[in-house]
Amino acid sequence: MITFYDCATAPSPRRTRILLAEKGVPHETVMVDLRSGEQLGEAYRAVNPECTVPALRVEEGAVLTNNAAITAYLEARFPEPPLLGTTPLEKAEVAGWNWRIEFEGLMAIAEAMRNTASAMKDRALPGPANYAQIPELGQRGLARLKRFFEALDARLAACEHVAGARFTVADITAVVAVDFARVVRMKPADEHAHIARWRAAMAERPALAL
Ligand SMILES: N[C@@H](CCC(=O)N[C@@H](CS)C(=O)NCC(=O)O)C(=O)O
Repeated sequence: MITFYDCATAPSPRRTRILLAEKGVPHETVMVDLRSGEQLGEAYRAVNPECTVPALRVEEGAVLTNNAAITAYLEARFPEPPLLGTTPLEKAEVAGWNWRIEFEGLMAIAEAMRNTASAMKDRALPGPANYAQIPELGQRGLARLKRFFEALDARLAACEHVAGARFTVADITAVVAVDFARVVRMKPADEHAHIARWRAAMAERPALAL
């Protein structure tokens, strides 16, 4: 049985949660309480020394410790429905957009939140090592996030889905990023009509409510 290490309040494990549901993968879930620092405790460190969620223990016994590995594994092990593209060009579009959304969207939100929230003092980056906050990175994160919304809106003006015509993992990553922007009190504004159209369509998929 596959074991999924999850946390209900965090965006990164939400990506895995949605992917598991979209592919209908049977699994058991173990909740890790990031607010109380359970990810840094000995028990979870023995599961994932990187002290982050998501982690996925697969049937072969290995523990996969980030969304890149988890997504690659699940697509290969449970190919239907394909969520990483099917043609060479589709696969390239999905990989390219997924990277942009991680870097320009999720990283911008993380920069903005982790460098300013008092609860994140010395936790500016996830993982076993402590890093001090740099408040200027908070401001930069907000500026980057604003540009990300503009870029995503322009993309969705041209395409039904983030990576083109079909629903893919890039849509999952983008929904998680757009929704999580609430933690820095940012959401796509009224002028982002294309994001609004796409987000409403995504809400029709039950897995995206997870
Ligand atoms: N690249 C990783 C990022 C994982 C990550 O940053 N997870 C956060 C939750 S969203 C975490 O575990 N944080 C623990 C902490 O802040 O100590 C992935 O997507 O799998």
